[in-house]
Amino acid sequence: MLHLNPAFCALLTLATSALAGHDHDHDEQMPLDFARFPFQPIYRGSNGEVTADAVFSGITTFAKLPWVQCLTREKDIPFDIAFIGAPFDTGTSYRPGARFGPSGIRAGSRRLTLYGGYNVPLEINPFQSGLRLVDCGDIPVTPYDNKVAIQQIEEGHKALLQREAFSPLGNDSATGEALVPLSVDGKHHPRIITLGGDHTIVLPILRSIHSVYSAVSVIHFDSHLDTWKPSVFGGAPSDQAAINHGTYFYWANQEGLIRNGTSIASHGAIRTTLSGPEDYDNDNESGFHRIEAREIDTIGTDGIIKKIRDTVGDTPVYLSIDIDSIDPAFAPATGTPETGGWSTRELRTILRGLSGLHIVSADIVEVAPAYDTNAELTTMAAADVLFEVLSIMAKTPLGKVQGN
Ligand SMILES: [Mn+2]
Repeated sequence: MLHLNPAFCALLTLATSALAGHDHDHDEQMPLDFARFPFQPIYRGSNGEVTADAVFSGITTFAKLPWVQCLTREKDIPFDIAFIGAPFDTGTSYRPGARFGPSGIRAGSRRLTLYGGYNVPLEINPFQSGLRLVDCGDIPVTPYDNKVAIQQIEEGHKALLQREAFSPLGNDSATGEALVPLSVDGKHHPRIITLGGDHTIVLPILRSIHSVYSAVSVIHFDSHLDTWKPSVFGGAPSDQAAINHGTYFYWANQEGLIRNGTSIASHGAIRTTLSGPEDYDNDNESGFHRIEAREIDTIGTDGIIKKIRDTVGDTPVYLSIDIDSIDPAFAPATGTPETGGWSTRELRTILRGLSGLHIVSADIVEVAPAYDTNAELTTMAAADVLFEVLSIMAKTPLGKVQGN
């Protein structure tokens, strides 16, 4: 039995009794006394029959996790990993619509816990790993003023990230030694998984990450560079226009938010056309190593995993996944699709290969559900990709043995 603070218990009692219509005893609940799962019988009919909730019913949160109003009235409830939406799409250059990404990804995630959520290749059920997982809803973001919106995203992300995690960090699984946090302030912080939103949101997120971890390595899966100079991408007719979904990494580098030098970031899935070869020079200056999408045909997923792991090492890593790294055959609903990409299976394999890396937080961006098929291919792909991210986070405590 894990310790729960009194406010949390009160909330739980309220939530479970309201939902179930009868009192639960602790044995009927999940290990955290918190997460409810679709296969759990929760409703007792008049004839005594107990029926499990169905994945297609109810209010949709990510993977049907509990909704906690983390930014407002329930801000004192601690957690280990939070999902939060950033419904911002006014930094896009081609097709808008990623403001509907958070709700679309949640809809695509409904089946994640249908059979309980055990990840077979990674041998873990992230929903039953002992970590407290929550869906914090969305950061309120204005669609009328990008400068304000970017500030709102930074503040909303910081408000979650700067807290202390619910669960203790624990000990190293190999040596048994106590782990110490990777943060600058020495506290054990929770991890945030952001549902975008267009890719611009990563600039305010990296500002938030910097406030806790200093400069981090970035693993960036995308068909585009996103390090373009504002004069090249968008032409920068104003200071605000210069910050968009093709330039945010340029600015992140200018602001010192990304590690450069020995610990460097890695694009995956690159395959866009360029303004010219000099775009790669500019990308190098921003501190990125590149993996081209077509390299999967020569070095395979194992080779790509090795390149990424060799590049970031054991540095703190921020993971940013543009859904357009997947081929539009599998994920058509995105703002700037590029053919010749990876399959959903390939990206998921590569992500599982990152298990053990110190991923401090992550996002998936550029999901624009209006362009999806009726079969919800893209939102399902986004949700399943995040299932892999969640699983590798659950497998890897965010700490190091002192002195290493
Ligand atoms: Mn992008």
